[in-house]
Amino acid sequence: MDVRAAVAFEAGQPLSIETVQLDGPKAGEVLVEIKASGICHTDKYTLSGADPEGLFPSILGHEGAGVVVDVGPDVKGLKKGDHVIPLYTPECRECKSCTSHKTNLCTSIRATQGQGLMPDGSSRFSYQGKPIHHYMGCSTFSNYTVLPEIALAKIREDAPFDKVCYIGCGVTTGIGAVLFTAKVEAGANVIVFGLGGIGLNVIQGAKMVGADKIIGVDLNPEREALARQFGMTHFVNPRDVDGDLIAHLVELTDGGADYSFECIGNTQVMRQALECCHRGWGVSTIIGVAAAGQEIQTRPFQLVTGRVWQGSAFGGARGRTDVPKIVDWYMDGKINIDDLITHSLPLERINEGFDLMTRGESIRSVVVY
Ligand code: NAD
Ligand code: AHE
Ligand code: ZN
Repeated sequence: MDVRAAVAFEAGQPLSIETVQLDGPKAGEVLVEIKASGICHTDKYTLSGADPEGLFPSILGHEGAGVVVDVGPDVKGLKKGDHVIPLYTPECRECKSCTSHKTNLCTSIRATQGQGLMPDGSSRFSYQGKPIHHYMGCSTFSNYTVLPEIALAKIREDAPFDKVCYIGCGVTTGIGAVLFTAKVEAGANVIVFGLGGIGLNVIQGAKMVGADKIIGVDLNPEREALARQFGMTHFVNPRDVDGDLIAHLVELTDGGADYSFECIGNTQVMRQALECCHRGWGVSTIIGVAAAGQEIQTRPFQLVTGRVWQGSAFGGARGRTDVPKIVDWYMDGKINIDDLITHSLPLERINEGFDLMTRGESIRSVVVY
């Protein structure tokens, strides 16, 4: 079938809106009409050319919501008309990772996903007779896409697509990192570096669990008001700190953070996030994605003296299990998504969404089909 998609033909170039061809679902696969898709910083990162797994041409987008329009043979758990959120971290419930219950990083289709292909090693998208790569197994910058059944969370039908699409990445990544990865407890002091689409959800998660001090760090002063609305108690702009930022944060938290989160993708800030943690027990969680060739550094003494460095992908959430629950939290008013969606755009204007992010003017832009 013909579909409308924003195609990334080359790194560093704007997306191009094209009519491309999409083959129907094969065994175990599902055809989804995408109704809305958020634009995440990771899409911008891959488009920049810095992602070692970035492939071109491809159809980016991994933060969508939509409706099942067709299912291939052997699909058991989904049917036409079901409302779904695509999962870049699938949940097969059979692989070593899923059955370990130690991680959400399902490995069943990770290899082909990283090659921009469906699990059978081929692409469903093509343009002028040549294949186009899938992206993160989702390709939500297309009004129709095909995914494996294990990469779709079935959600309730009264949830608005243009809001809950954000649960496909940013909301779950931020809130999940607090609840599922770091398991922050009530009364803890938390420092969040980067108050964008992810960091504000970390703030929201920290508030949910009853954290005490919630300190936000960002170079953009415009982020302060919204972060306070979501539960931040103290704002620190590194440009306004006289002297050493880490010493300032350690003093603010009476010895260091119980938990810190890096939500930028800057390896220097990752070091600061670790080193502002409390001696003996502070845990720092890296969420930000850094470019190929970047490495993190610290003195091993930081770890010897009890700080813990860890990372979190998709907030440690098991997509098919946890995403429908997070949709319920939104529908029950337990979490706020609406105030983080600052812009809504038709597909034709998707490049404006990337520009707004670059200029620091948006939290989330959502493409509505
Ligand atoms: P964003 O652009 O919305 O927000 C980034 C924020 O960081 C901005 O507010 C910016 O002003 C601030 N910032 C930039 N440099 C800074 C510095 N040196 N010090 C303090 N603040 C600084 O991005 P986002 O969508 O929130 O994504 C954040 C990061 O998380 C990206 O690297 C993205 O790729 C990554 N990410 C990871 C996962 C995961 O599963 N691990 C999921 C989604 C996104
Ligand atoms: N291809 C990238 C990987 C970047 C990365 O770490 N991605 C996160 C999700 S970011 C969503 O916005 C993730 O889930 N990682 C686990 C995985 O298996 O990819 C690179 O830099 O190599
Ligand atoms: Zn994302």
